[in-house]
Amino acid sequence: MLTVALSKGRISHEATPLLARAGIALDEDPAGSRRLCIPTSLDGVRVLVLRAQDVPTFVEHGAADLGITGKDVLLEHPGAGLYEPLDLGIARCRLVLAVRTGAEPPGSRPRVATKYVETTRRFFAGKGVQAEIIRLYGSMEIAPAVGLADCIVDLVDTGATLAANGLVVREEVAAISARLIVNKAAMKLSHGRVSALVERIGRAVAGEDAGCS
Ligand code: PRT
Ligand code: MG
Repeated sequence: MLTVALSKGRISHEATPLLARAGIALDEDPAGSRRLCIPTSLDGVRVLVLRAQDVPTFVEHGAADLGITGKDVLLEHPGAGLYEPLDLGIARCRLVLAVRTGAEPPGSRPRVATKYVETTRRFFAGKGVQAEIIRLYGSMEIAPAVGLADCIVDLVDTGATLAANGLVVREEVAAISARLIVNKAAMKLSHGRVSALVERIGRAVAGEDAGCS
C-alpha cells in the first residue's frame, strides 16, 4: 500500500482533480467527508487528509510515502528525509514582504509579523538585516495598522486582502505553489511503485490524462 499525505483546504481542492486526471480518484471528496484516510480508484494507493503543516512530518517519518503541500510549508520545514520531485503548478501564490501604503522603508531593526518565522529570518539574514520577528498564527494583515509590527511576511494571491488592510507589496520573498514530496527511504525501498506514481502524477501535471499514453 502506498500512502499519499494531502494538505486539506485550498490545496486538496485543486489537487483532487489533478489526482483524478492521474487516475488516482479519491473515493470521497475531502471537503465533504469526515474520513481522514480515503481510498482511491488506483489499487494500493490511499490518501491521508492533513493540515498543510503536518504533511512534511508524516512523510519524513515514513507514515506517508508521498505528500502534497505548499512550498511555503516546505520552506519552513526543510526536512533532510524528503525529495521534492514535482512542482504541481497548483495553489500558486507569492510569499511577500508587505508594508503600509506610503510607509517609509523599514528601519535597521524592523518588526515583522509572520507565521513564516524561519523563512523570514533567512530572508532578512540574507540582506544582513536583523529583524525582530513576531510570530502570529493568522490575520497577519492587521498587525501594522495597530502598531504591532512595521511590516508582514505573508502569502498573497490577488492582493485584495492586502489592499483591504492598507498594505502593499514591497518585495517578493518566494514564489509558491504546491509540491509533491517523497520519503527518501520509500523511494529506495519501493522504488518501482513510488517512481511509477511520481511519473503518473507528472504526466497529469503536463496535461496528459492517465491511460492516453
Ligand atoms: O489554517 P491556515 O489558513 O494556516 O491553513 P489552512 O489549513 O486553512 O490551509 P488553506 O486552505 O488556507 O491553504 C493554505 C495553503 O494554500 C498555503 O500553505 C499555500 O501553499 C496555498 N495558498 C495559495 C494560499 C493562498 N494561495 C492564499 N492566497 N494560502 C493562503 N492564502 C491567503 C492569503 O494569505 C490571504 O490572506 O488567502 C488570502 C486571500 O489572498 P488574496 O491575496 O487573494 O486576497
Ligand atoms: Mg486558511
